[in-house]
Amino acid sequence: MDTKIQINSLRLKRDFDVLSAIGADEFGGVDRPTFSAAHLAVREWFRQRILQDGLEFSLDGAGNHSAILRSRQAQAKTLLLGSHLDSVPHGGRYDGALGVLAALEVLRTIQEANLSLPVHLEAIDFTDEEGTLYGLLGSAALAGLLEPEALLAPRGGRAALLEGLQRAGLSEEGFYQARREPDSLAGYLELHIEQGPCLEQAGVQIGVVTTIVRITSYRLTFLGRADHAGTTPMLDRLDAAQGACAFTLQARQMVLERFSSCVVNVGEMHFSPGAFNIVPGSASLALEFRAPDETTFASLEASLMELAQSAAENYGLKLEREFLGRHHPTPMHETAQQAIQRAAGSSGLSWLSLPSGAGHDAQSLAQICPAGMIFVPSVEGASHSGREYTHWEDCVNGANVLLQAALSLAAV
Ligand code: HGY
Ligand code: MN
Ligand code: MN
Repeated sequence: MDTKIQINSLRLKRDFDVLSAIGADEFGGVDRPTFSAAHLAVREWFRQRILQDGLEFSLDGAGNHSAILRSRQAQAKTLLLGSHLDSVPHGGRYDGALGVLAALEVLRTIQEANLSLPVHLEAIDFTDEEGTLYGLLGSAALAGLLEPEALLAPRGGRAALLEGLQRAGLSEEGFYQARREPDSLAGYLELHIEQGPCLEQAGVQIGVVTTIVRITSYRLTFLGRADHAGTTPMLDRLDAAQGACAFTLQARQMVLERFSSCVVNVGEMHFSPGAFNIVPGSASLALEFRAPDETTFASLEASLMELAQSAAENYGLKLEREFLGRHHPTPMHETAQQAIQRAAGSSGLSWLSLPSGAGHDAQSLAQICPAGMIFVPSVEGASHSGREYTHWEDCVNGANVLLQAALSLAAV
């Protein structure tokens, strides 16, 4: 493992600053939901950057696009390094972007050093990691995990998916042609901000991810009766808002009391018809919950569904449940974890092993090849908002650990 070689931090910072300006919002972050104008702009920037860097550009049917630095051995396997350039609405500058830019910088550094590796190196940006449309969409397609009916009821809605594909010049069929042969891959490494407080609180520079949580999404709709808000007696109302809000409060309390290793979130709620003077006839909410393992998950899912049903019945409402997708809890590969540990150690950086409460494309890749993730500290654990911040020194440390871990895995 060549510990002399280091990434060019000025070049990485140049790219990061350019990227942070594309889709910058008024909150200090970026607003680049999948296939929005800002996201299409940042995708085009990435393509141009790859060509200007003299690297091979590749685009697959799922819209995943990459820089490739080929081995001199034509039959070599590919070591993938990457993350995602899409963001949540009004997200942060580092989530995903740091991983893609660091991956590109690793390829440039190795190209400049004229190192001859026994693997092709590929810096990849995965489509729709954040789930504006589906969630881990591009990496699931590449890993061959997309079920035939997967795109019929995506969590962002079918119409939004089709409109997004059209804007990006992609087709549904393309997603099912993006699958990579597992045998063609040597492994996958992803640098990412932690998006939580653990590394900062421990005063540690590098996180070695052990497992990634299971994530499941539902849309729950509480059905009551629209009525006049002034003349309908309070006790005669079938007020859908009451059921939805009661469930939201009780779900949080239940997780705090009975599922300490899990999280639950209601990220969106809509009342309809939706006016000051109409008792809501229906209330729909976006429910997401996460658990570290399948057993805990099964108990959490059953308890949440029971809670929703009882909240509906308490207010005389009906309940409709729409399952909108799941991502499996995923252990990171031992070989990848050890390569990251060695890379951090040989760079004189402190590290600790920790699970990821956030979902990542590594969950998809881990189903078909040895996958590993490197975390760098998030200041105050903030993410998915303009408050998201990681000290630049930590970003450079993470990129150098990605470089060294890639060299180490390439030699395996
Ligand atoms: O939502 C997540 O956990 C990730 O940021 N996509
Ligand atoms: Mn991310
Ligand atoms: Mn995210």
